[in-house]
Amino acid sequence: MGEPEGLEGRVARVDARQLEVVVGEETLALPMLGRVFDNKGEDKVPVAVGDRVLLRKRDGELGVEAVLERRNVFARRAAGQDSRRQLLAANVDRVVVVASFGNPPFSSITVDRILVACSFGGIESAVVLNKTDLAKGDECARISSTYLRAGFKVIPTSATREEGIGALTELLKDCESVLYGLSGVGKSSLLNLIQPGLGLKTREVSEALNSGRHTTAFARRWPLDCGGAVIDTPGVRVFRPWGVPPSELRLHFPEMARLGRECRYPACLHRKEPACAVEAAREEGEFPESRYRSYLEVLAELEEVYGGTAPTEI
Ligand SMILES: Nc1nc2c(ncn2[C@@H]2O[C@H](COP(=O)(O)OP(=O)(O)OP(=O)(O)O)[C@@H](O)[C@H]2O)c(=O)[nH]1
Ligand SMILES: [Mg+2]
Ligand SMILES: [Zn+2]
Repeated sequence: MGEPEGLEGRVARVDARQLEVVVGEETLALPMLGRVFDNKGEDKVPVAVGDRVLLRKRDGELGVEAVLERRNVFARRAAGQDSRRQLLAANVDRVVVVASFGNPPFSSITVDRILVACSFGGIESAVVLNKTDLAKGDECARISSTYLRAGFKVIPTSATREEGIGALTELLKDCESVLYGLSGVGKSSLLNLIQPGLGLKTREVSEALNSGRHTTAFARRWPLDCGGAVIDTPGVRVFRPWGVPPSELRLHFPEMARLGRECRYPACLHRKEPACAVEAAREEGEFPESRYRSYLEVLAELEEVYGGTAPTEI
């Protein structure tokens, strides 16, 4: 590899003690040198999969010295009482939110929370509805329509029946993508079909839950033969958006942001203010209740963490 001083690399995996970094054709396991930790700031861990990093030799040992400027970050609020930012991925083109039918059942609150974090991070998102083989009645059509009407791309898939894999491959091609969603929705199963030969571990949901572990333990970036790369992530149980000012949440629900321009008050929070266009749409059944419930729940949570929202200016 020649002289490694001043080399750049791309983080493929982060674990407690070291990073896996792709440098040219090689993947190296490297420690983080002190300076990376000095710049930690608001973050629980200062490096994310997808980060571009600078490598240096210090005392004869090659390590990661600095994280280069990021194009964007996909993050959440850390678990428990910790309100710091937890980086999930950096420098990505799209987050693909994977949800499923049956097991685990579709969770609009989870999908909506993740979509908010994507919008806040300025990252494009899409929704994959997996396990269509387990969908009941018109469940898939109804949920697809909610997200299509909001303006998201929606791809129904079944890893078991190998349906929708072509459309998903087309979406991932030549892009840096993240697969993200609850544990057991089928992220790794889908990726195994898109890139045969990866052989990612997948597991029965009941087994995974009983053991109290996720099947995928670490986020990892995989280059794709069709071009681009995908970051497979461990499933979440609860997703909490980080850093969103409560008064701005309404802008991260695209269909609400559009309607909100017609509210009487420009700062309308769509919580029963007079002449609220979102309320009017709800009354006519034109605004999905599931999305409205998600909005109220996340708004209350953000107000608790970041402080209450001033009453709407009248
Ligand atoms: N019926 C059905 N089962 C599926 C489908 N896709 C995946 N599964 C099953 O769901 C279970 C979980 O799949 P995984 O691919 O491990 O899920 P994951 O999202 O990667 O889970 P974590 O790594 O824990 O986040 C496995 O038993 C899969 O065989 C599908 O389309 N239909
Ligand atoms: Mg997995
Ligand atoms: Zn309103």
